Amino acid sequence: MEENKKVLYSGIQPSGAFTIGNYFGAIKNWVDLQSDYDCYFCIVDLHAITVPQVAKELRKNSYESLITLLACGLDPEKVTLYFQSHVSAHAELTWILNNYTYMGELGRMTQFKDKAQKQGENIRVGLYSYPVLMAADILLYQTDVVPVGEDQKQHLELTRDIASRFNNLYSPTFKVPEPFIGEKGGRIMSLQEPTCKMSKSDENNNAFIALHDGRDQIIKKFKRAITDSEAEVRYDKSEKAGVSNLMEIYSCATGKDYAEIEREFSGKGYGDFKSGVGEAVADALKPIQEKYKELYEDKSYIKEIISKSTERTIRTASRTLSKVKKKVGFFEF
Ligand code: ATP
Ligand code: LTN
Repeated sequence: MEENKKVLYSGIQPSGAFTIGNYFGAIKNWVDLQSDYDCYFCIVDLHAITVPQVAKELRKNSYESLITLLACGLDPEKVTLYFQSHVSAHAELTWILNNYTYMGELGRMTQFKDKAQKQGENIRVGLYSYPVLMAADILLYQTDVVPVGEDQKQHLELTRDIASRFNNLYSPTFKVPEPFIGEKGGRIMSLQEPTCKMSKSDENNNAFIALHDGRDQIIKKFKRAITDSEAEVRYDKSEKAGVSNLMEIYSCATGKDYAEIEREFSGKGYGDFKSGVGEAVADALKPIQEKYKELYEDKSYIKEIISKSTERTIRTASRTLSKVKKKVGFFEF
């Protein structure tokens, strides 16, 4: 947590158990980058309530999200980890930035369109304004870089637009952040619908691998994964979406490149390939699962981490927020 390092910021919703999409697309990069930046990682519970949640489950998922991030390797001595709802500046800045964001911009967001479609008639205003809250998260900390999966690129572009608009209208107030998307794993697809993103809130349990899934369950889910009728392990995203997705997952879990994977499974059927992917993923997740068990019961340690982090976060966020309030013209003595 050195002040002279560049600032890295990212968030994740406590909307269910984290998947290998979250891990390979985002969290693994967070762990790899944590020593090089001044990092803030936020469990975005305010974002989670933009779709219906059961209070008891949200509370449980929030605690488990925190433990999972630590189990994945985030070091609380190095990074600042906190819950979004514990820092009121996020909601305050969101309200202000709502007035520097246009309806047309929010209506174009693909995540909004996808999620709204699933909600039926009563779409929450919060779901619509979701990207403004995300912009507030990022801009409060004068963030340089935001490591995310590909699906968040559009939100990042909007964040940059809002920041530049505000800076141009008043004077430089916000740092304009850059996205960071890993070379691999930026878009892990559903195992059941390989043209859709793997998502932790998918109703079909076979569509994703949760980080806490056991070895047998992982192997079973990969066995059921949708592929094609060609029986050739070859990377071709448009013609062979299912197999290419499994190859990407295997590559993320083992570090092997696609040519190597094609050679390894040449002449073998999908059965062997799928068990290979399953075993590799189970191996990659094993240390995370062990660490998770170890941390889960240590509530006082976890509480200590959060209270220290939250204090620091509130201090940093309130600096930006008071600048913004002044620029906008709110009265003060
Ligand atoms: P939900 O299903 O509740 O919308 P989600 O699984 O899409 O959740 P988020 O909490 O919205 O996950 O995202 C946390 C981080 O994980 C973001 O940086 C996001 O881009 C990344 N991410 C999510 N799904 C994937 C995926 N399938 N592949 C790569 N990265 C992903
Ligand atoms: N919108 C993101 C989660 C998120 C986030 C952020 C990511 C909320 N605030 C700030 C990066 C920076 C999502 O749905 N994955």
